[in-house]
Amino acid sequence: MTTSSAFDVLPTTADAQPSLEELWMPFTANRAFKRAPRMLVSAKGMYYTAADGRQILDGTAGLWCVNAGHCREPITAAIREQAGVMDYAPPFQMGHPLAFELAQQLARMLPGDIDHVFFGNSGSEAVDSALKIALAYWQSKGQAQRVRFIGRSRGYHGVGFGGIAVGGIEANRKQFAGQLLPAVDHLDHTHDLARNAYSRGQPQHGAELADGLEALVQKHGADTIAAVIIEPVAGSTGVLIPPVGYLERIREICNRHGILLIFDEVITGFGRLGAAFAAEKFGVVPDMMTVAKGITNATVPMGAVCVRGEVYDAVVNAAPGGIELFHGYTYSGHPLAAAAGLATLDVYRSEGLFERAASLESYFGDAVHSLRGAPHVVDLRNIGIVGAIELEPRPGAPGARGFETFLKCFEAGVLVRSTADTIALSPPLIVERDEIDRMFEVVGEAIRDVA
Ligand code: PXG
Ligand code: PLP
Repeated sequence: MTTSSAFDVLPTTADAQPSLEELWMPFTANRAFKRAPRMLVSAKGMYYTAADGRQILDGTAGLWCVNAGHCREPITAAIREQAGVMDYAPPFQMGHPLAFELAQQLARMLPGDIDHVFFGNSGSEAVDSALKIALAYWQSKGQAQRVRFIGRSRGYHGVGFGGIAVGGIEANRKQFAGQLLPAVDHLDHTHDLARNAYSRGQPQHGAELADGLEALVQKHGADTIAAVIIEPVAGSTGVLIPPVGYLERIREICNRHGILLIFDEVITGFGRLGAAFAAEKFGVVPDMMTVAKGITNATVPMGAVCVRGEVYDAVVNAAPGGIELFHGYTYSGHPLAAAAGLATLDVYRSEGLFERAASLESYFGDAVHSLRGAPHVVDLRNIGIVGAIELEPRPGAPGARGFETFLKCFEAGVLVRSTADTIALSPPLIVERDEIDRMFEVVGEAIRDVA
């Protein structure tokens, strides 16, 4: 009998190029990518190095997540250290100190009376956990009929079944037709080029769109609604900034009807807007927040649901004894992620990166708005260290102009993000002024080149 090992087929030399076929890439045009791959092999500070050796200026902080810049020594050292001390500890009925320490530090930073933290491994897990916690909360309060969720058109809340149900992106749902959650409604989004094009910071018009929530309450009855989930600034669908007064009005309607308000701060958290959280930037405190990405500077996957003490107490105290919440992940509060999170918060704090982002906001905004008048540009918008350049779609080919602009920028050595025909920039918060200049020069040239 011959024995064969499953590992026989692995390449034996370190420099063997892997086949591109076997990996099913996420949210990617697999066939096109594999014909013309864009490969990144290392990263430091503001730059990636591509496989061909080129330096690529990171205009997107990876995927809105590397807020302190790449391969920061204090963070990588903490991960290395922890990997040698304890690789893993079970999170169910067992604990390890770093997860508690990280939760405690986060609780101190979080706005208002949000002071309890439930860990998962991504934004998607945080969102689905938050929806489940909202349902558990209402059951604990004897209001089990509150099962309806309200999301928002053009909202992105990750890719779990809960997240795509409350999310407002049709393309992320339509391949998976069928019942997702039993009852979901969507508010209108607030993007309004006719009234708000070229706004700096928060647009002036649209607070009244929050009244859509009041209409849904009248339609269904407040006592059927568990929670409203919104991104304070929608990132993925093109940087949609809340109009002045909008979030306040959503908060006020939720208060009036006892509905939980969830802010999905997966992108807006950890300094992106020039404050620790969007809740702080806008002065509106939700009942729960989801965070991920910047929590570990994206070094080790981690996400979290952060809740008011009242939410934690209601669920925990309603249980007769034993386990109070039947939910959790093998890797909740993973030791490497917790170590990375603690080191990351330390870098943010010691380098004053949130304040740095705030102090760069107007310079960054000027750079965004310097593209006014460039070909095809129909809107420019900015807040914190986030900017968007919206292009008019090419007739019959929506998204083509945006994607070609992204490709041209990459060829010219700058990583930007395209979503449909909007180009988004969200560099690490360590970005220097000359790097901001270069990003927008390259984007401007790319836009002029793309027909
Ligand atoms: N909520 C929000 C607001 C997000 O932005 C998620 C949840 C999901 O997080 P995970 O870690 O499960 O991906 C996100 C993620 C883009 C883009 O194109 C944005 C995200 C993810 C992928 C692409 O802008 N944000
Ligand atoms: N599937 C199986 C068969 C499992 O045993 C587990 C966890 O034990 C999971 C899925 C969930 O994995 P995770 O806890 O990493 O989300």
